Amino acid sequence: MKTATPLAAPPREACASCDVYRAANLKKLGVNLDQWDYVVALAGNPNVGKSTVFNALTGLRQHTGNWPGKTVTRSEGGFEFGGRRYKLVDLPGTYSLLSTSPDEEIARNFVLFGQPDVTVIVVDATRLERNLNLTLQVLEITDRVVVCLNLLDEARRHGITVDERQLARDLGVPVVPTAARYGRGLPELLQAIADVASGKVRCRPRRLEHEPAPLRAALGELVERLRAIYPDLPSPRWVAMRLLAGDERIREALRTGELETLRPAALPREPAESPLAPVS
Ligand SMILES: Nc1nc2c(ncn2[C@@H]2O[C@H](COP(=O)(O)OP(=O)(O)O)[C@@H](O)[C@H]2O)c(=O)[nH]1
Ligand SMILES: [Mg+2]
Repeated sequence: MKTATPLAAPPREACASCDVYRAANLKKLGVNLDQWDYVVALAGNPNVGKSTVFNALTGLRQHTGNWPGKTVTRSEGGFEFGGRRYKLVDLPGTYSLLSTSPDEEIARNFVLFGQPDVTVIVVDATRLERNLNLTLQVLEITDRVVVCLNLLDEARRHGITVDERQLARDLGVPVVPTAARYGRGLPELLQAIADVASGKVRCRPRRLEHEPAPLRAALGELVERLRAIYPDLPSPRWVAMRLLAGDERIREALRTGELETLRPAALPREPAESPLAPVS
C-alpha cells in the first residue's frame, strides 16, 4: 500500500509531490486510496470514446456518484493488471482545462491537485488537431501521461493516417493506438499505463520551451511568490501561467484562499458511493 494513515500528520514543509499530500487531496476530490496501488485519471474531449475505454477496462467494477460539492456525475472503477490494483476515474469530457465551466474545473482540479499516477488522455484520431489542445494543457500540468489514440478505425475509413510514433516523440509521452469499441489496442494501453505508473517509462512532455525573456522573468517571479504563499502547491508554474493569461477562476481561487483549502490540513469528506451499471 502506498499510503498508510495518510491524514494523521499533515506535512508542514513544501512537499507537493509526496504521497501524504496527494492522498489527502485525492480524498478531498472523492478518491480513497486505501484499496488501490495507483490512481489513473481518464481525460478527453467529449465523444472521443472515453466511456467506452472506461467500461472496457473496468467492466462491472464501477460506481457512480457526484463530484464533491458538485452536481456533475463522477464515474470511477477499478481494474487489476500485472498484480497491481488501479483506480480509474473518468473525468468530465472537456475541450480545455481552463475552468470556464464546472466540468473543466473538475477536470483541472483533479489533474492538478489529485496528482494521479497516470492521466490517460483519450483523443479522437479523426480530429487530432482539435484534441491536442487539451493534451498540451494536461502536459503542462503533469508529466505522467499516456495518450490513447482512439477511433483509429474511423480515421482509416476516412483515409486519415496518424504516425503514432512521431506523435509520441513530439509529445514526449507514450501514444497507444486503439479502436476501443472493438477492444483493439486495450492490452497495449494497459501496459503503457502500468509502465508510466511504475516509473518504468519516464515521460518528457513537450512544454513551451522558448519563452520570450519578459515572460520567463514574469513566470519566475510569480512562481517564487506562489511558493512563498502556497508551499504545497503542485505545478506552480502552470498556476503562474494561468495567472498571466488572466484566468479569472485561478485568480479568484488565489484571492479567496481556495487554493489554500486544497492543502492537506483541510480534511476531506468521503462522498457516498453507489454501485451502478456501466456508464455511457
Ligand atoms: N468506430 C468507433 N467508435 C467508437 C470507438 N470508441 C468509441 N466509439 C463510439 O463513439 C461513441 C462515443 O463513445 P463514448 O465512449 O460514449 O464517448 P465519450 O463521450 O468520450 O465518453 C459511441 O457510440 C461509441 O460506441 C472506436 O474506437 N471506434
Ligand atoms: Mg462519456
